[in-house]
Amino acid sequence: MRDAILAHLAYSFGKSPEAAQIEDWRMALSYAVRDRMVESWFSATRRCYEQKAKRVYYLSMEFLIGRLLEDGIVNLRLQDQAHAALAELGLDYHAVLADEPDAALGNGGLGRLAACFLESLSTLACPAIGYGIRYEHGLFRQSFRDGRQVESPETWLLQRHAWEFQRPEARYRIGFGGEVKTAGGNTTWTPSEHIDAEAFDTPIAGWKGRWTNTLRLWSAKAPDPFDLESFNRGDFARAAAPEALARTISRVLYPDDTTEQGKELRLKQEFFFTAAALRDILRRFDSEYDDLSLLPAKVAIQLNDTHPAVAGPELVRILHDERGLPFEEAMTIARGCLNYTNHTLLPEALETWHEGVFGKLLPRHLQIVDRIDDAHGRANPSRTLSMRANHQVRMGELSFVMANRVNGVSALHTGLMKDTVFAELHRLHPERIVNQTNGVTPRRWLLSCNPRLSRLVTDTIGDGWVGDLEKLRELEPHVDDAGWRERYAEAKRANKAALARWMADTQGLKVDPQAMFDVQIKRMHEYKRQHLNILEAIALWQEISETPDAGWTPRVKIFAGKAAPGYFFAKDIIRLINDVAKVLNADARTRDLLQVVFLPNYNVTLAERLIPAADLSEQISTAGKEASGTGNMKFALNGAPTIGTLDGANVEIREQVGAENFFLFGMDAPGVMARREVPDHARKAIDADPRLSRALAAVADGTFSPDEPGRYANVVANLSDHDYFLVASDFTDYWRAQREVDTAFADRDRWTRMAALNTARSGWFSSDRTIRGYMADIWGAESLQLD
Ligand code: 26R
Repeated sequence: MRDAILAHLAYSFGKSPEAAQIEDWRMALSYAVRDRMVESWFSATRRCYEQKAKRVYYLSMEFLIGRLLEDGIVNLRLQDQAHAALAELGLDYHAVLADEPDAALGNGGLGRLAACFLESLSTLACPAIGYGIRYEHGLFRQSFRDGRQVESPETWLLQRHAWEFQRPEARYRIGFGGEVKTAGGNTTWTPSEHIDAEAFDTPIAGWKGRWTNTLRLWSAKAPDPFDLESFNRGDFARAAAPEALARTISRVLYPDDTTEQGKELRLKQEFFFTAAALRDILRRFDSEYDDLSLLPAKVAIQLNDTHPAVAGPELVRILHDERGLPFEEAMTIARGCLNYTNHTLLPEALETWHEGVFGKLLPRHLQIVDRIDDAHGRANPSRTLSMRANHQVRMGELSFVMANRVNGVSALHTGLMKDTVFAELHRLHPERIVNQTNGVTPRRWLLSCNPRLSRLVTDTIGDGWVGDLEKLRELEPHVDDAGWRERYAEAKRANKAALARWMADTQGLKVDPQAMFDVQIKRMHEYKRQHLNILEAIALWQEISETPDAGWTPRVKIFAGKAAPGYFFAKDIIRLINDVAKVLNADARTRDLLQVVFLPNYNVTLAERLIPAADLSEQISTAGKEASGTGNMKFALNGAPTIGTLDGANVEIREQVGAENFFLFGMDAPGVMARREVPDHARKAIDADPRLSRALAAVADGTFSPDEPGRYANVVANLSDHDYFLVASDFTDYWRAQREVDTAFADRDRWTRMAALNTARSGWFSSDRTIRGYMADIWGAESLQLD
């Protein structure tokens, strides 16, 4: 390993050890690790062709992969070697790993799920390719100025990236706009604009490095050769224009969870990567088979939400217009290949495109959507809804109609899909919707992020759990052993101490590692209710101030999360949390009992640092709104019991870990719907709870914003009048549950037992289990494990 690092340093990067910077060492180590993936990458590809296996194609606008070096080292089990080699070279292993920038090519849950899925697909030796966009700028960086969120561009590609292989030979020309002509029964689309999609491949090694799949990301390039004439005339800007224009397509990841903006460019991005992926898929298929009717038997395409939904009409267009299949047959074959995962039922996040925008960019696809809609309407005369209402194209309906299987991401969410948004389509196609509860990869989310706990687990039950997480159940008998519990508690203590040191060093924050670390980290959104959490903190502070000697359990409330730049209410909540933190942390009477911290720039790496050190996991969304959650699973696995509502996968977490190891509060989904019908529900809830009234009054009177007392008037008004997410109505029960948490935590041994049972009973939340479910119920794909 040492020789490999030195060889790459010299021959790949032209540096001597004396001249090498940390980035050079990091690149050299990465190349040495990457070299060791190539063999299994080739053999996996070979095996797949030999077996004529069905391939899985995972189309996703987002892949939130984070750092990849440690993933590679861990999965190839090179830790000891890498450690030793770097030590011999006089380098610190952790410092070298920490030099890698996060590839933040995603917003949150959906993107991180795609990353966990890629790793599990490789671990299970399921032949698969992930397709997405090689954004130049991933999710924006977040900092705070006067407590307010400030966004700046993320620049991961400015640093060298060790993992990708540019594939100039895999390049497709993608068209937009133009016109459609029909002559002699043939329809042709002649686009008016073209952009090339060029492939960049990243190998994704599975556990033990036995199988390696590919993440193929498309980068937009100008199709026209360089405009030398303009350049020679001295018109440099004009010469550079086509390249700049083309590049805007893969320039930035939409930082938007829910709001609509820059719609046209987003639709272009969606078609760009989807069309490139389909061309690539068909090229590969054509190289192996010459009968298009075999397509559904050999190709399974998964649409990660509706963002690649244009795959339906595009595949029909290729099969019908270009390959000459009859329209109905083209539709049947396309449908045989496509499947759709829904990740949200929030109305504002369900994609629709105005037919004007859609038709201008994709005129032929608009016609095909209408034909699909007609065909579906003729086949189902009792249908009342269509994918083409109010001059819109409704991507959810389109995806459903064009999919062989449609899935939700938790049992509750799948049930709600059937009962609400997709009720009519479900009635027409009762076999189509299936559930696949999300999961997380245990390699990243326990083995590498929590080495102390991993070591204890492996010492106790061997290392079989890494590839078979259900084995964690074998820990259960040890939970009754006081000595073992002490070792479990010691791992958590050490993780907390390390986090406290890091917060002191990097944020200048002093926190007591003995206190409960109460953590809520996720995108900022009203439905996730970070404001419920901060209101509880305010009420608690008020009460501690009054009775400081009432035996309070010391807590540090830790928040992290980004708000979409145009989501002003969410930004107000960030500012409120920062303002509250300032007041509380400066209060000498209470700060030993309660502190509030908002860590900037939440990303995968920060999650890896926080989750192993958490005592309590906040999963407090309004019931019915969080499709699944995956952070909730990571916390449970790492021994942080949940305080949460009956929402998303919380329901299944509670079933797995046991109701006695989960702090449940709040209304359930039917309760939420009923409560909304109560007139003045917020007012009533506030009037009924003096703690809540007093906390809101402090926000309203400028206690936390003395220089601008009216700063949170809008927040207070929202919570008092409208309160769609039922913060007020759930507050009282949340307070009750939090005090139960206090009591439980004060009994350290009881708490350790709960934490350890959360770990022992979270094995079901492995993304290996989820991917096995997709393979069996959706894709009909097989594992090709090489032995
Ligand atoms: C249309 C566009 C603006 C858009 C809307 C919503 C883009 C991206 C999103 C993100 C959504 C779909 C998302 O991330 N959903 C999350 O998916 C996770 C993985 O399934 C779930 O765990 C989580 O509950 C859900 O919010």
